[in-house]
Amino acid sequence: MKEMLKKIREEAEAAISAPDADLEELRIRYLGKKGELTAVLRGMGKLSAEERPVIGQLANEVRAYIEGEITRIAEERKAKELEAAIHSAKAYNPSIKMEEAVGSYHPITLVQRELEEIFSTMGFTVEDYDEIVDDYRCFEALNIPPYHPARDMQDTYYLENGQLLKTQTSAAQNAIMKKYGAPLRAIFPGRCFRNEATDACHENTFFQMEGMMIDENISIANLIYFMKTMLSEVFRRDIKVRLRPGYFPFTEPGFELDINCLICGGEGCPSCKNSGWLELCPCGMIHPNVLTAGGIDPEKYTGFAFGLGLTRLAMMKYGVKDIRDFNSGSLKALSQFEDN
Ligand code: FA5
Repeated sequence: MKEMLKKIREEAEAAISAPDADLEELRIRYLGKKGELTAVLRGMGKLSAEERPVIGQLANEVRAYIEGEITRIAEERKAKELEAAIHSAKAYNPSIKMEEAVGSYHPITLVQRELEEIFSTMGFTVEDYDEIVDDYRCFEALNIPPYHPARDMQDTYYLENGQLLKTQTSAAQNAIMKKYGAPLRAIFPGRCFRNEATDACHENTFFQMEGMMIDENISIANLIYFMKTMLSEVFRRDIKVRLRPGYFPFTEPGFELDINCLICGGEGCPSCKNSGWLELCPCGMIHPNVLTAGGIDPEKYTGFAFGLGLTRLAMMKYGVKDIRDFNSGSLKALSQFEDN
Protein backbone atom coordinates (compact mmCIF):
# COMPACT_ATOMS: atom_id res chain seq x y z
CA MET A 1 0.00 0.00 0.00
CA LYS A 2 2.93 2.29 0.71
CA GLU A 3 4.00 1.78 -2.87
CA MET A 4 0.52 2.60 -4.18
CA LEU A 5 0.42 5.83 -2.17
CA LYS A 6 3.88 6.79 -3.42
CA LYS A 7 2.77 6.14 -6.99
CA ILE A 8 -0.41 8.21 -6.56
CA ARG A 9 1.62 11.10 -5.17
CA GLU A 10 4.13 10.98 -8.04
CA GLU A 11 1.44 10.73 -10.70
CA ALA A 12 -0.57 13.54 -9.12
CA GLU A 13 2.52 15.73 -8.89
CA ALA A 14 3.23 15.31 -12.62
CA ALA A 15 -0.43 15.78 -13.62
CA ILE A 16 -0.96 18.92 -11.52
CA SER A 17 2.17 20.64 -12.73
CA ALA A 18 1.30 20.13 -16.43
CA PRO A 19 0.69 23.62 -17.89
CA ASP A 20 -2.77 22.76 -19.24
CA ALA A 21 -3.88 20.65 -16.25
CA ASP A 22 -7.60 20.77 -15.49
CA LEU A 23 -7.26 21.25 -11.74
CA GLU A 24 -10.89 20.58 -10.92
CA GLU A 25 -10.79 17.32 -12.83
CA LEU A 26 -7.60 16.30 -10.97
CA ARG A 27 -9.14 17.20 -7.63
CA ILE A 28 -12.01 14.83 -8.38
CA ARG A 29 -9.71 12.14 -9.79
CA TYR A 30 -7.47 12.01 -6.72
CA LEU A 31 -9.51 13.37 -3.83
CA GLY A 32 -13.15 12.87 -4.83
CA LYS A 33 -15.45 10.26 -3.29
CA LYS A 34 -14.62 7.85 -6.08
CA GLY A 35 -11.05 9.11 -6.34
CA GLU A 36 -7.85 7.07 -6.34
CA LEU A 37 -6.79 8.08 -2.84
CA THR A 38 -10.21 7.39 -1.40
CA ALA A 39 -10.09 3.90 -2.97
CA VAL A 40 -6.80 3.21 -1.16
CA LEU A 41 -8.24 4.44 2.13
CA ARG A 42 -11.22 2.14 1.72
CA GLY A 43 -8.86 -0.83 1.50
CA MET A 44 -7.30 -0.02 4.87
CA GLY A 45 -9.76 -2.26 6.67
CA LYS A 46 -7.76 -5.22 5.44
CA LEU A 47 -4.57 -4.01 7.10
CA SER A 48 -3.21 -5.23 10.43
CA ALA A 49 -3.67 -3.07 13.55
CA GLU A 50 0.04 -2.07 13.45
CA GLU A 51 0.02 -1.12 9.77
CA ARG A 52 -3.21 0.88 9.83
CA PRO A 53 -1.95 4.05 11.65
CA VAL A 54 1.25 4.13 9.58
CA ILE A 55 -0.59 3.88 6.27
CA GLY A 56 -3.33 6.22 7.55
CA GLN A 57 -0.77 8.89 8.34
CA LEU A 58 0.94 8.45 4.99
CA ALA A 59 -2.39 8.64 3.15
CA ASN A 60 -3.24 11.88 4.99
CA GLU A 61 0.13 13.33 4.03
CA VAL A 62 -0.45 12.46 0.38
CA ARG A 63 -3.96 13.99 0.53
CA ALA A 64 -2.62 17.20 2.13
CA TYR A 65 0.16 17.36 -0.46
CA ILE A 66 -2.21 16.99 -3.43
CA GLU A 67 -4.69 19.49 -1.98
CA GLY A 68 -1.91 21.97 -1.28
CA GLU A 69 -0.44 21.66 -4.78
CA ILE A 70 -3.83 22.12 -6.49
CA THR A 71 -4.53 25.24 -4.41
CA ARG A 72 -1.04 26.62 -5.00
CA ILE A 73 -1.22 26.17 -8.78
CA ALA A 74 -4.77 27.61 -8.88
CA GLU A 75 -3.58 30.72 -7.02
CA GLU A 76 -0.55 31.03 -9.27
CA ARG A 77 -2.81 30.91 -12.32
CA LYS A 78 -5.15 33.54 -10.87
CA ALA A 79 -2.20 35.87 -10.20
CA LYS A 80 -0.96 35.33 -13.77
CA GLU A 81 -4.43 36.09 -15.19
CA LEU A 82 -4.54 39.33 -13.19
CA GLU A 83 -1.07 40.22 -14.41
CA ALA A 84 -2.13 39.52 -18.00
CA ALA A 85 -5.27 41.64 -17.59
CA ILE A 86 -3.22 44.55 -16.29
CA HIS A 87 -0.68 44.01 -19.03
CA SER A 88 -3.29 43.96 -21.77
CA ALA A 89 -4.74 47.19 -20.38
CA LYS A 90 -1.24 48.62 -20.63
CA ALA A 91 -1.22 47.66 -24.30
CA TYR A 92 -2.92 51.02 -24.89
CA ASN A 93 -0.66 52.87 -27.27
CA PRO A 94 -1.15 56.59 -27.94
CA SER A 95 0.66 56.38 -31.27
CA ILE A 96 -1.31 53.48 -32.72
CA LYS A 97 -1.96 53.79 -36.43
CA MET A 98 -5.53 54.62 -37.37
CA GLU A 99 -6.44 52.34 -40.23
CA GLU A 100 -9.81 53.79 -41.06
CA ALA A 101 -11.54 56.95 -39.94
CA VAL A 102 -14.50 55.26 -38.29
CA GLY A 103 -16.26 56.82 -35.32
CA SER A 104 -16.00 55.45 -31.79
CA TYR A 105 -17.09 56.43 -28.33
CA HIS A 106 -14.75 58.43 -26.14
CA PRO A 107 -13.46 56.19 -23.29
CA ILE A 108 -15.04 58.49 -20.71
CA THR A 109 -18.42 58.07 -22.40
CA LEU A 110 -17.95 54.31 -22.23
CA VAL A 111 -17.19 54.34 -18.50
CA GLN A 112 -19.95 56.84 -17.81
CA ARG A 113 -22.54 54.70 -19.59
CA GLU A 114 -21.39 51.60 -17.77
CA LEU A 115 -21.77 53.36 -14.41
CA GLU A 116 -25.15 54.73 -15.35
CA GLU A 117 -26.30 51.22 -16.07
CA ILE A 118 -24.90 49.88 -12.79
CA PHE A 119 -26.56 52.59 -10.71
CA SER A 120 -29.84 52.47 -12.65
CA THR A 121 -30.22 48.83 -11.71
CA MET A 122 -29.81 49.90 -8.08
CA GLY A 123 -32.67 52.39 -8.36
CA PHE A 124 -30.70 55.60 -9.02
CA THR A 125 -31.97 58.18 -11.52
CA VAL A 126 -29.44 59.78 -13.85
CA GLU A 127 -29.46 63.58 -13.85
CA ASP A 128 -27.90 66.09 -16.19
CA TYR A 129 -26.67 69.41 -14.85
CA ASP A 130 -25.22 72.74 -15.98
CA GLU A 131 -21.53 73.39 -16.50
CA ILE A 132 -21.93 77.10 -15.71
CA VAL A 133 -23.29 77.66 -12.21
CA ASP A 134 -23.45 80.38 -9.58
CA ASP A 135 -21.34 80.68 -6.47
CA TYR A 136 -24.23 79.58 -4.26
CA ARG A 137 -24.63 76.20 -5.98
CA CYS A 138 -20.93 75.47 -6.26
CA PHE A 139 -19.92 76.58 -2.78
CA GLU A 140 -22.35 78.25 -0.38
CA ALA A 141 -25.10 75.62 -0.58
CA LEU A 142 -22.34 73.10 0.16
CA ASN A 143 -21.48 74.71 3.48
CA ILE A 144 -18.55 76.62 1.96
CA PRO A 145 -19.17 80.32 2.73
CA PRO A 146 -17.12 83.10 1.10
CA TYR A 147 -13.53 83.14 2.37
CA HIS A 148 -13.69 79.48 3.50
CA PRO A 149 -10.20 78.01 2.94
CA ALA A 150 -11.71 74.97 1.12
CA ARG A 151 -12.27 77.31 -1.84
CA ASP A 152 -8.51 77.57 -2.36
CA MET A 153 -8.41 73.93 -3.49
CA GLN A 154 -10.94 74.62 -6.23
CA ASP A 155 -9.96 77.78 -8.02
CA THR A 156 -11.85 78.01 -11.30
CA TYR A 157 -12.73 80.18 -14.28
CA TYR A 158 -15.11 83.06 -13.58
CA LEU A 159 -17.38 84.76 -16.08
CA GLU A 160 -17.84 88.50 -16.14
CA ASN A 161 -21.38 88.12 -14.78
CA GLY A 162 -20.05 86.40 -11.62
CA GLN A 163 -20.99 82.88 -12.68
CA LEU A 164 -18.31 80.22 -12.82
CA LEU A 165 -17.40 76.93 -14.48
CA LYS A 166 -18.32 74.30 -11.93
CA THR A 167 -15.41 72.78 -10.05
CA GLN A 168 -17.27 69.73 -8.79
CA THR A 169 -20.43 67.80 -9.59
CA SER A 170 -21.43 68.43 -5.96
CA ALA A 171 -22.60 71.79 -7.36
CA ALA A 172 -25.78 69.99 -8.46
CA GLN A 173 -26.61 68.58 -5.01
CA ASN A 174 -28.74 71.52 -3.92
CA ALA A 175 -30.83 71.67 -7.11
CA ILE A 176 -31.43 67.92 -7.15
CA MET A 177 -32.51 67.87 -3.50
CA LYS A 178 -34.94 70.69 -4.25
CA LYS A 179 -36.19 68.95 -7.39
CA TYR A 180 -36.96 65.57 -5.77
CA GLY A 181 -36.99 66.05 -2.00
CA ALA A 182 -36.45 62.95 0.12
CA PRO A 183 -36.19 60.00 -0.24
CA LEU A 184 -33.96 60.19 -3.29
CA ARG A 185 -31.32 58.23 -5.18
CA ALA A 186 -29.56 60.00 -8.01
CA ILE A 187 -26.29 60.09 -9.90
CA PHE A 188 -25.16 63.07 -11.91
CA PRO A 189 -22.10 62.85 -14.14
CA GLY A 190 -20.59 66.04 -15.45
CA ARG A 191 -17.61 67.99 -16.69
CA CYS A 192 -15.68 69.94 -14.06
CA PHE A 193 -13.12 72.71 -14.40
CA ARG A 194 -10.28 73.77 -12.15
CA ASN A 195 -7.39 76.16 -12.47
CA GLU A 196 -4.93 73.31 -12.07
CA ALA A 197 -1.22 72.76 -12.73
CA THR A 198 -1.68 69.73 -14.94
CA ASP A 199 0.30 66.50 -14.66
CA ALA A 200 -0.22 62.80 -15.42
CA CYS A 201 -3.23 62.60 -13.05
CA HIS A 202 -4.52 66.21 -12.98
CA GLU A 203 -6.38 68.00 -15.76
CA ASN A 204 -8.00 71.43 -15.84
CA THR A 205 -11.09 69.88 -17.46
CA PHE A 206 -12.17 66.48 -16.24
CA PHE A 207 -15.26 64.43 -15.44
CA GLN A 208 -16.74 63.43 -12.13
CA MET A 209 -19.83 61.44 -11.30
CA GLU A 210 -21.67 62.46 -8.20
CA GLY A 211 -24.08 60.20 -6.37
CA MET A 212 -26.52 60.84 -3.55
CA MET A 213 -28.79 58.59 -1.57
CA ILE A 214 -31.08 60.16 1.02
CA ASP A 215 -33.65 58.36 3.11
CA GLU A 216 -34.49 57.55 6.71
CA ASN A 217 -31.72 55.61 8.49
CA ILE A 218 -29.08 55.78 5.76
CA SER A 219 -25.70 55.04 7.31
CA ILE A 220 -22.01 54.65 6.45
CA ALA A 221 -22.69 50.92 5.97
CA ASN A 222 -24.96 51.80 3.00
CA LEU A 223 -22.26 54.08 1.61
CA ILE A 224 -19.58 51.37 1.79
CA TYR A 225 -21.91 48.80 0.24
CA PHE A 226 -22.65 50.97 -2.78
CA MET A 227 -18.99 51.94 -3.27
CA LYS A 228 -17.89 48.30 -3.15
CA THR A 229 -20.62 47.17 -5.52
CA MET A 230 -19.80 49.91 -7.99
CA LEU A 231 -16.06 49.12 -8.05
CA SER A 232 -16.48 45.37 -8.34
CA GLU A 233 -18.98 45.84 -11.21
CA VAL A 234 -16.71 48.24 -13.08
CA PHE A 235 -13.47 46.30 -12.73
CA ARG A 236 -14.94 42.80 -12.52
CA ARG A 237 -12.02 41.62 -10.44
CA ASP A 238 -10.60 42.18 -6.98
CA ILE A 239 -9.23 45.66 -6.61
CA LYS A 240 -7.34 46.91 -3.57
CA VAL A 241 -9.00 50.00 -2.11
CA ARG A 242 -8.46 51.97 1.06
CA LEU A 243 -10.84 54.22 2.92
CA ARG A 244 -9.36 56.97 5.05
CA PRO A 245 -10.76 60.04 6.76
CA GLY A 246 -11.15 63.05 4.47
CA TYR A 247 -12.39 66.56 5.03
CA PHE A 248 -15.14 68.15 2.96
CA PRO A 249 -17.23 70.99 4.43
CA PHE A 250 -20.34 69.33 2.95
CA THR A 251 -19.89 65.94 4.64
CA GLU A 252 -19.83 64.80 8.22
CA PRO A 253 -17.97 62.47 8.44
CA GLY A 254 -16.05 62.47 5.14
CA PHE A 255 -13.77 59.88 3.57
CA GLU A 256 -11.23 59.50 0.81
CA LEU A 257 -11.56 56.27 -1.15
CA ASP A 258 -8.31 55.45 -2.92
CA ILE A 259 -7.61 52.69 -5.40
CA ASN A 260 -4.34 50.79 -5.70
CA CYS A 261 -2.77 52.14 -8.91
CA LEU A 262 -3.43 49.68 -11.72
CA ILE A 263 -0.83 51.27 -13.98
CA CYS A 264 2.10 50.29 -11.73
CA GLY A 265 0.38 47.70 -9.51
CA GLY A 266 1.02 49.90 -6.46
CA GLU A 267 4.78 50.29 -6.99
CA GLY A 268 4.55 54.03 -7.63
CA CYS A 269 4.60 55.84 -10.99
CA PRO A 270 3.78 59.31 -12.40
CA SER A 271 0.13 58.30 -12.88
CA CYS A 272 -0.27 57.98 -9.09
CA LYS A 273 2.28 60.62 -8.12
CA ASN A 274 4.58 57.76 -7.05
CA SER A 275 2.38 56.87 -4.09
CA GLY A 276 0.98 53.58 -5.43
CA TRP A 277 -2.54 54.91 -4.67
CA LEU A 278 -4.89 57.12 -6.62
CA GLU A 279 -7.60 59.29 -5.04
CA LEU A 280 -10.68 58.10 -6.85
CA CYS A 281 -13.93 58.56 -5.00
CA PRO A 282 -14.21 60.86 -2.00
CA CYS A 283 -17.45 60.37 -0.15
CA GLY A 284 -19.23 60.87 3.14
CA MET A 285 -22.46 61.42 4.99
CA ILE A 286 -24.18 64.59 3.81
CA HIS A 287 -23.76 67.45 6.28
CA PRO A 288 -27.04 68.50 8.00
CA ASN A 289 -26.53 72.10 6.79
CA VAL A 290 -26.45 70.87 3.18
CA LEU A 291 -29.66 68.89 3.65
CA THR A 292 -31.33 71.94 5.20
CA ALA A 293 -30.18 74.15 2.30
CA GLY A 294 -31.75 71.58 -0.05
CA GLY A 295 -35.05 71.73 1.82
CA ILE A 296 -34.66 68.32 3.47
CA ASP A 297 -35.20 67.83 7.21
CA PRO A 298 -31.91 66.53 8.70
CA GLU A 299 -33.74 65.36 11.82
CA LYS A 300 -35.74 62.90 9.74
CA TYR A 301 -33.41 62.06 6.87
CA THR A 302 -29.75 61.18 6.47
CA GLY A 303 -27.83 60.41 3.31
CA PHE A 304 -24.52 59.78 1.69
CA ALA A 305 -22.84 61.43 -1.28
CA PHE A 306 -19.80 60.55 -3.35
CA GLY A 307 -17.81 62.34 -6.04
CA LEU A 308 -16.23 59.74 -8.29
CA GLY A 309 -13.31 60.88 -10.45
CA LEU A 310 -14.67 59.53 -13.73
CA THR A 311 -11.65 60.47 -15.82
CA ARG A 312 -9.32 58.80 -13.34
CA LEU A 313 -11.53 55.74 -13.33
CA ALA A 314 -11.21 55.58 -17.12
CA MET A 315 -7.41 55.86 -16.72
CA MET A 316 -7.36 52.86 -14.40
CA LYS A 317 -9.85 50.81 -16.36
CA TYR A 318 -8.13 51.27 -19.70
CA GLY A 319 -4.53 51.56 -18.50
CA VAL A 320 -4.08 55.13 -19.75
CA LYS A 321 -0.93 56.44 -18.13
CA ASP A 322 -1.48 60.14 -18.71
CA ILE A 323 -4.83 61.81 -18.04
CA ARG A 324 -4.04 64.51 -20.60
CA ASP A 325 -4.45 61.98 -23.43
CA PHE A 326 -8.22 62.10 -22.87
CA ASN A 327 -8.45 65.74 -23.90
CA SER A 328 -5.77 65.45 -26.55
CA GLY A 329 -8.33 65.20 -29.33
CA SER A 330 -6.10 62.56 -30.90
CA LEU A 331 -8.31 60.07 -32.69
CA LYS A 332 -5.34 57.73 -32.91
CA ALA A 333 -5.24 57.54 -29.14
CA LEU A 334 -8.94 57.69 -28.40
CA SER A 335 -10.52 55.39 -30.96
CA GLN A 336 -9.01 52.16 -29.65
CA PHE A 337 -11.36 51.54 -26.74
CA GLU A 338 -14.32 49.25 -26.80
CA ASP A 339 -17.44 48.90 -24.78
CA ASN A 340 -17.27 45.74 -22.68
C1 FA5 B 1 -14.64 66.78 -4.74
O1 FA5 B 1 -14.68 67.33 -5.82
C2 FA5 B 1 -15.88 66.55 -3.91
N1 FA5 B 1 -16.95 67.29 -4.49
C3 FA5 B 1 -16.19 65.06 -3.89
C4 FA5 B 1 -17.20 64.65 -2.87
C5 FA5 B 1 -18.54 64.52 -3.23
C6 FA5 B 1 -16.82 64.39 -1.57
C7 FA5 B 1 -19.47 64.14 -2.28
C8 FA5 B 1 -17.74 64.00 -0.62
C9 FA5 B 1 -19.09 63.88 -1.00
P1 FA5 B 1 -12.10 66.21 -4.92
O2 FA5 B 1 -11.63 67.59 -5.14
O3 FA5 B 1 -11.21 65.34 -4.10
O4 FA5 B 1 -13.52 66.18 -4.17
O5 FA5 B 1 -12.36 65.53 -6.32
C10 FA5 B 1 -13.03 64.31 -6.41
C11 FA5 B 1 -12.32 63.38 -7.39
O6 FA5 B 1 -12.27 64.03 -8.66
C12 FA5 B 1 -10.85 63.11 -7.03
O7 FA5 B 1 -10.72 62.02 -6.15
C13 FA5 B 1 -10.27 62.79 -8.39
O8 FA5 B 1 -10.53 61.44 -8.72
C14 FA5 B 1 -11.07 63.71 -9.30
N2 FA5 B 1 -10.31 64.94 -9.56
C15 FA5 B 1 -10.19 66.03 -8.79
N3 FA5 B 1 -9.41 66.96 -9.35
C16 FA5 B 1 -9.02 66.45 -10.54
C17 FA5 B 1 -8.21 66.92 -11.62
N4 FA5 B 1 -7.67 68.13 -11.60
N5 FA5 B 1 -8.03 66.11 -12.68
C18 FA5 B 1 -8.61 64.90 -12.72
N6 FA5 B 1 -9.39 64.39 -11.75
C19 FA5 B 1 -9.60 65.15 -10.67
